[in-house]
Amino acid sequence: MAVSSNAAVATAPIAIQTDFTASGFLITPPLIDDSECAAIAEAIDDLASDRAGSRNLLDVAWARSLAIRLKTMCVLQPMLPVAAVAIQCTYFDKSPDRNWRVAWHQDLSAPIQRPETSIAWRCAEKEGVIYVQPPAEVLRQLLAVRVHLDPSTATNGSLRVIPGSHRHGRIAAADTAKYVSTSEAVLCTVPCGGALVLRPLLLHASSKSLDATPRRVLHFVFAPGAPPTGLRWHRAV
Ligand SMILES: O=C(O)CCC(=O)C(=O)O
Repeated sequence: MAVSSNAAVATAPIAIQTDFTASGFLITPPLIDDSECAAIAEAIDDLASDRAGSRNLLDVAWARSLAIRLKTMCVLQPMLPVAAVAIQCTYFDKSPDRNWRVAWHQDLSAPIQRPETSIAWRCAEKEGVIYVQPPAEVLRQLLAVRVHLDPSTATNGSLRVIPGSHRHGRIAAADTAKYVSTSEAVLCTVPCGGALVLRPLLLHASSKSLDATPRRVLHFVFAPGAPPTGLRWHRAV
């Protein structure tokens, strides 16, 4: 996790339609309008005052409704299997007051219901929910849809990705630096209401925000139906 920004960086123009299978990501035009973004941000503020967690937003009705709508959107349908379900929605609120950087990594965890028997997969508990690290054949079927409630720009901590890195399966931490130093990273700027769609196995990182504009994101994860081996996703919407 020590690697952060060795890769050369190009900026993705807004609404790029990459060859998703090859690149592992694309940026959509707005999927929801500015007023809905503002309404969602307000609803999240209300949750925060109730001390609701930010990782389990599928517990909330409006987030479940949005997940269901996302599944029907033409731009996302080619990447979602027919039986796709939303299994997680996390809220990221990056701003001058809540600022962070994330080193290059892949997303390896998914939330499941507490199993009755032991699990072969590595697991951990966060906010009362069990997260497993499934094998690459399961991870490569997951899809992250990051809906932006503000424009994400070159200076407010947008995600950078290494195109095509998801095709290498799970990348050992020791090999991450090699992929990053030999690739051109892409800075993913996204319009308000638009989404960055990516495979969780795509190497990604983000810098701290350098300016005063917030960068609020709803990060949905979709999976095809039930996980293997008799487990059940924590939420399946
Ligand atoms: O939103 C960010 O800045 C980082 C998010 C991230 O790294 C992740 O979703 O794994």
